[in-house]
Amino acid sequence: MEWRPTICGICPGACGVLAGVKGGRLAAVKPLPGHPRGMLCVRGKHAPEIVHSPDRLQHPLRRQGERGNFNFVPAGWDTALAEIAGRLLEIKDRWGPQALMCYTGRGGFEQCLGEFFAARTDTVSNGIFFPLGSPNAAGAGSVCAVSYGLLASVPTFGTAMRLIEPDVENSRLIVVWGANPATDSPPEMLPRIRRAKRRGAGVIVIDQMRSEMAREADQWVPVRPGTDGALALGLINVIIREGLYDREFVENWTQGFPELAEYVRRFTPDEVARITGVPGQTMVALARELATGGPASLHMFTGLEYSSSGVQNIRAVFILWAITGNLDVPGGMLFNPVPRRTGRIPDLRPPEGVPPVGADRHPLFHRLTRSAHFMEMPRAVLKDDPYPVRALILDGASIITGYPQPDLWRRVFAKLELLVVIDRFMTADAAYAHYVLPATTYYENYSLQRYRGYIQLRTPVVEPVGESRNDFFIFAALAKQLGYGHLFPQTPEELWQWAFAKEPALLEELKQNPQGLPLPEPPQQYRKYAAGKLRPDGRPGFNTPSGKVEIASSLLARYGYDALPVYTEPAESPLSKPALLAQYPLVLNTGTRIHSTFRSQHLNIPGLVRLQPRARVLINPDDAAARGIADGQKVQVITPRGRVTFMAQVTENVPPGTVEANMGGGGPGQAAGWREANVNYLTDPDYRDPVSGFPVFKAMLCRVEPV
Ligand SMILES: Nc1nc2c(c(=O)[nH]1)N[C@H]1C(S)=C(S)[C@@H](COP(=O)(O)OP(=O)(O)OC[C@H]3O[C@@H](n4cnc5c(=O)[nH]c(N)nc54)[C@H](O)[C@@H]3O)O[C@H]1N2
Ligand SMILES: Nc1nc2c(c(=O)[nH]1)N[C@H]1C(S)=C(S)[C@@H](COP(=O)(O)OP(=O)(O)OC[C@H]3O[C@@H](n4cnc5c(=O)[nH]c(N)nc54)[C@H](O)[C@@H]3O)O[C@H]1N2
Ligand code: SF4
Ligand SMILES: [Mo]
Repeated sequence: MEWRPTICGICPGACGVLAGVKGGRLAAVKPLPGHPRGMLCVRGKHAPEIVHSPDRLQHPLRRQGERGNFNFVPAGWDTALAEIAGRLLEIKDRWGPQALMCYTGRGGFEQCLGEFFAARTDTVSNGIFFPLGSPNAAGAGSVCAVSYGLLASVPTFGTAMRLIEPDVENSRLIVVWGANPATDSPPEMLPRIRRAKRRGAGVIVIDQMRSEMAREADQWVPVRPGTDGALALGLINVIIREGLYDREFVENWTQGFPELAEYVRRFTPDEVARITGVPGQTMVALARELATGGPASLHMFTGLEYSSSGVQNIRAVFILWAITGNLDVPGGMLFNPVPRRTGRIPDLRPPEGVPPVGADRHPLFHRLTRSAHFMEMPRAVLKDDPYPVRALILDGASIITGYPQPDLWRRVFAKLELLVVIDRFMTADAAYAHYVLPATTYYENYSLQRYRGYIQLRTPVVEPVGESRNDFFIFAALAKQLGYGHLFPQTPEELWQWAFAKEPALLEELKQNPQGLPLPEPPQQYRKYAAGKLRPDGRPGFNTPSGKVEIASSLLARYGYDALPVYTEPAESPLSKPALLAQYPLVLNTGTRIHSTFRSQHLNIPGLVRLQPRARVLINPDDAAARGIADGQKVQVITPRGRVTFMAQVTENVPPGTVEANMGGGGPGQAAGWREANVNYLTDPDYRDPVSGFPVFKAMLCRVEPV
């Protein structure tokens, strides 16, 4: 076996690995020693099985006959791409350029694809149609990460969360709130938190369930899903009442504190306990700990995004960190300088004048992402509102398993005049595709990967399976067919030359060093806001309109939202819909990550399916006993929208009254125990956070019945 350094890319986690190659096939993978991400998750360990799965798409496929099935015939790349381009141009002539949309899912996060094609840094929405005059680039950001990463943080701090990092190495207290580092991709925060804990830092996890991280923590604070805003406001109330906030910071660097102090008065310990289920004493102790036990860092991700006031709940938590003096100090939340871009990257700009789909209802989302909102796509296709969309490219996405109401999306796809699916495997969406194009895994790709303080070229360790191709060059070739191929590199060598246009010597060095190279980082500076290092104009302050941390956000107010982090009860909850409780007495959460799958992926890979052969719903022993449900038994989860069969896992890890259902089932190639368990029959496309437009995946009502 020959061992070669490379970068795993089963998911976009980009772990540094050694690939063992034997007879032209990937045979084994192990962590690359000395690499900043020299780690391997369980899915990475199964990379050989995934790369060489017999289910991999091998050839470009053209539909034969009616849609709604998997009847395809192979077509050559040149023919397929020429035909697709021809139909795109026809649709553009007939309906206008805005009728074309491209959507990027969790399988389209490869770094160069983002650098060259994304509508804006921080998103993956692919702007391939911008040069044709269509503003419609959309992506997984319509349901993931953007609420936390942009919509909550930019109005509050003026900076995307991508550039704000918990300094766990120097924290005395680490709060993990709405994230489970054990399933991060890659799980690099987990060892950092463990090391900090060993050195004596306290770890508190605030989570609706006892996650893996919660089991290791000093304290687990279970909270009713979707009510974190009330908890954060209650904590702020205690901190203000007891005078525990950072007066200097609040006076000089925040805006809206007096209004906040007034607003939070209603969030008394009793009221917060009634809303969140967190006992008043626990809440008060937590507030004191946060204010006096710091420096405190916060590790958060998607856990708070999926409620009726997701953006505002996240903001309330961010403001808690600001008023306790934990911004840009050692052990708190560090603001990092914007990473330098040195390549020759095309500046893909959306056309002016035609707003993308969804900009009418979610203007702040549009402003901060430059993207179309895919939750508004059904309206555009089915009702021609605000205008008809008729062609869609889906790259690395599985909409029917990922978005609320699979049958709604089937109707949307059935009405399209052109649907192109680019994937490694056959998806449920592909049943409606006119063309399916086979994508490589990153083990077969040329590209590059930048890390903080490290950089590495990506070179293939095995030949592409069948005729599959790197997504990057599929898009570059399509651009060529559409008449603007010159905007993008067309070969691997060109890709590298463009990416390193200003530092060709580094490229040569990297070619000699396939394990990658460290890059010097500037020394860490603190309180950069005071030194004028956070704003492009060099003035002191945060990069918000007022230069302050905007507790009362002028940006939110401008778009008609509450300026303060106002708490709204989830619209379908025990408190807001008591009349539903008789029929639907349990709070339903969906989609908490498990190790063996990545959203809808790998449920066709025997070695990974074996780890969990069926989709589960986690239920507390009390709730299970009351319903006569035993561990391992088949049950139905029922909401006002639908019913889905899962296997019950009876566990103390979910508190009484709450259940947690796995997400990802519903794909055509999956093992039966997953294929028939599409959780999104239970979710509601109209139950959303009005600011982000995100569906409420994590605060619904349901009942569970034995089958
Ligand atoms: N109810 C509920 N629904 C949810 C969630 C939830 O928690 N609950 N989570 C939401 C979240 S956070 C997200 S991000 C979305 C995820 O939804 P999607 O973005 O659709 O993600 P996946 O299900 O991972 O599907 C990715 C697809 O890309 C393919 N793929 C993988 N790698 C590549 C590649 O390199 N190239 C190409 N062309 N294809 C590739 C895979 O085979 C797979 O079909 O789902 C959301 N849906
Ligand atoms: N193995 C694996 N890794 C993955 C993925 C995968 O499918 N599999 N998916 C990837 C994707 S698409 C993403 S976006 C990231 C997401 O990464 P994370 O956001 O870290 O996702 P989770 O691991 O689900 O952790 C979210 C935590 O929030 C908790 N939570 C849910 N609702 C609430 C709530 O209302 N309040 C509070 N306080 N907590 C709540 C959940 O119980 C869970 O423990 O993970 C990525 N990594
Ligand atoms: S997190 Fe796992 S699958 Fe993703 S890149 Fe790292 S090893 Fe590969
Ligand atoms: Mo996600």
